[in-house]
Amino acid sequence: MAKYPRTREQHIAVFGESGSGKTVLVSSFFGPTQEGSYSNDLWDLVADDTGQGNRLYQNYLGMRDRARAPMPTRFEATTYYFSVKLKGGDNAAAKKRPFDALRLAWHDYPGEWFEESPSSEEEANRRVDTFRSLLRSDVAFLLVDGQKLLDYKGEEERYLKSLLTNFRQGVLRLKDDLLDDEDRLVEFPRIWIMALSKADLFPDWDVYSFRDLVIEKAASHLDDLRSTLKDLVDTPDALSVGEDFMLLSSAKFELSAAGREPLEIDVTQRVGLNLILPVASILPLERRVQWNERMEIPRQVLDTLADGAETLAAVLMGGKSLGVDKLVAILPKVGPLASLAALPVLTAAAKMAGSQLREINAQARDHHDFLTATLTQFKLDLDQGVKDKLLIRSLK
Ligand SMILES: Nc1nc2c(ncn2[C@@H]2O[C@H](COP(=O)(O)OP(=O)(O)O)[C@@H](O)[C@H]2O)c(=O)[nH]1
Ligand SMILES: [Mg+2]
Repeated sequence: MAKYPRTREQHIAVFGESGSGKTVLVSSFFGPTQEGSYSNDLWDLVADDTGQGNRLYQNYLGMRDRARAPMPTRFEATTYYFSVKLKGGDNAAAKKRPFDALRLAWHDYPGEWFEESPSSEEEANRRVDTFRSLLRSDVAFLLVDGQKLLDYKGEEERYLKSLLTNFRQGVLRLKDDLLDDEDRLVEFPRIWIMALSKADLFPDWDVYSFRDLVIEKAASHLDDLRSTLKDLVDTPDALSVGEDFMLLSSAKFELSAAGREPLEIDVTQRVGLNLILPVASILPLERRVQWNERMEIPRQVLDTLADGAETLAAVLMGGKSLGVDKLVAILPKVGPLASLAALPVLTAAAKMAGSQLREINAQARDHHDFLTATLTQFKLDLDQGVKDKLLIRSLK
């Protein structure tokens, strides 16, 4: 009998208006991992539902081979389930690891639900249920449509304000139903990342260009959204809204001069997609440590925020496969405190960086400890994303 649940589940929520790039994004996230030429030495990505996986791969093939984007969807909320299956299932390190797969539940939430009122009671209920289903996400992405920014060039505030206002009003409309009889929600996405989709349309931009535009043009609307979300949650200071930013491009779309029909879709040119798993799995852990240093966070909130973080942290530190003497040798360099005993493993794991992280990663690879290798790789990827100016990580 397995001692532990062998799967760790992580949810993310992707909010974006119709046409903002949600379906293409999830297709480009999954598609490349199914190609014959794809290789990953640490894990395989599988779609838990074969039919759903095939549809995503079909979308991807259409883009890759026929320059054809997937059919548009409207008013459609879909949850996709993927599993990151770690390699080396039967080696010694695997027998000791707390889980063998990371399950990712990816909730698409159609932004047009925020623009238009529900047409019936039934639809109103469906919207509430859908929103409820994504409350288990630690991270939510709010897509800013790069094409719309171009369409509104010079007056981007018009688009940004309406996007943020619609979204805020949509949440307000759901508020009473979401709260039900509770005073405030304990479980709620606590990290709201502003993500620019179609970043290939801005070849000269880094994530700072995007952030500066959003702040310059729509800071007060972002504040309004933040206060609306704060009003919903328990421990409202444990909430980052519009403090994290990222760039996303699912492919490079080459458009014809006349219209918007793509001539070519270069699916090999993707931006930010390899940050999705790291953002989903590691960012909440880091943020929880940051918040915990700054404020008291009630146990019940901690239990829903990056839940199982202690397990993750232990894995990140190399768990048992790395001898304690090794850990001691590495740890004193981490954080302000000098001893292993004084340094909670969670904090140490979250603050690991640079050479320590690379060292644990290399050793885990040597020992075929694929779980530690994968999680430390995710953390390295996250740091690289910041260095490459694809990601701004809140420092608060
Ligand atoms: N340039 C560019 N265009 C994109 C990208 N992703 C999507 N698009 C365009 O946006 C359209 C709508 O994307 P889709 O994923 O269907 O939007 P959804 O309604 O949010 O699911 C696509 O048909 C493409 O023309 C991207 O990464 N770069
Ligand atoms: Mg869609």
